[in-house]
Amino acid sequence: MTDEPTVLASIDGRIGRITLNRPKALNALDLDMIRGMQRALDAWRDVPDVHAVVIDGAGGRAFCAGGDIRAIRAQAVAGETALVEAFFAEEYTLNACIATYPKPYVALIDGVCMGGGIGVSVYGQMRITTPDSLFAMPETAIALFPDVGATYMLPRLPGALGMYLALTGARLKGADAVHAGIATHLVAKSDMPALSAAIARDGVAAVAGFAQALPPFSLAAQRAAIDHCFGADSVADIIARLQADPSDWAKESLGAMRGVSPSSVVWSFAAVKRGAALNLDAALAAELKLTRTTTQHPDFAEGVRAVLVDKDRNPKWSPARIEDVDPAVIAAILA
Ligand code: QUE
Repeated sequence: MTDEPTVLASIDGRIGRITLNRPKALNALDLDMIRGMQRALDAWRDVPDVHAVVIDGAGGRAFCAGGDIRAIRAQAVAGETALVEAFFAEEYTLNACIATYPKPYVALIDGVCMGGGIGVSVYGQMRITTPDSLFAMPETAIALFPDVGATYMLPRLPGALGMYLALTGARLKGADAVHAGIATHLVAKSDMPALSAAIARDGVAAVAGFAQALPPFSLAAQRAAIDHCFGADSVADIIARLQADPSDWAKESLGAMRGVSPSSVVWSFAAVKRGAALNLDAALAAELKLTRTTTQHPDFAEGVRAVLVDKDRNPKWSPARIEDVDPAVIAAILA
């Protein structure tokens, strides 16, 4: 059996092209893929004929659904902490490399883009997406936290939008991702192949000719409530403000926060608050430390089990309620 490489990297015209090629896993990143991407970026850094890097995802359904969290869970449960550490350390090094890459880095995001997928796109100069793409930082559902530099990135989104996305895992479609600042351009799905070819031929200037006008932000009517509720100074106050808001949006947001790991809500809140004052490198370093403790918490194995292993979507969190999360336990996890 000849397996196709999970990262395709080649020079095409003026650009270096990277395709995430694990479509059955929605192009979720494993350590091999992270290393393949890093190798390509390192190789092209000083090649004058490579004027930009363009990354996309194979299969038509996903850009990248995140990290290979099933493997991380198995390693964490088996006590193989060095492997867990290697994954996150190399992933975050890649995120930082993209942020400081000396050439335009252009992500063509058509489909699912979550977690690690945001980490290999959002620090690039252009993040071009399609109307039906879906963006999210859903890590509270698996009792991780918004990582890949999201503790730096999310507090820099407008108002308290970042905290809202972090705690609820809310999904944004393509146009809304542009409004939020996660993506930069909206193009029609049917234009993506021509756009990709045009960048290879003409360089990143070709993008302007494909960008569509943005429809209004679908969260426009909720923006004030998002800032009010998710701008609160504690998780308890966020919940109190959502409870005081009779809107469907507030009910749904509260419901989302009630479904995910209570402990993760508390440590993710603190991590995103902390990231507001850090640069990307410092945020990534703090995140790497946080992976060491959060992946040992029972909710991590349970959350990944419920979402990705057994897929019963019925996790048993411990503790089960946000109100029962022990601040001393969270302080130790964040230390
Ligand atoms: C929360 C997450 C992830 C998730 C779902 C969540 C995540 C992740 C994946 C994922 C999806 C499809 C795959 C895969 C992983 O889903 O981080 O290997 O095939 O990687 O609710 O954080």
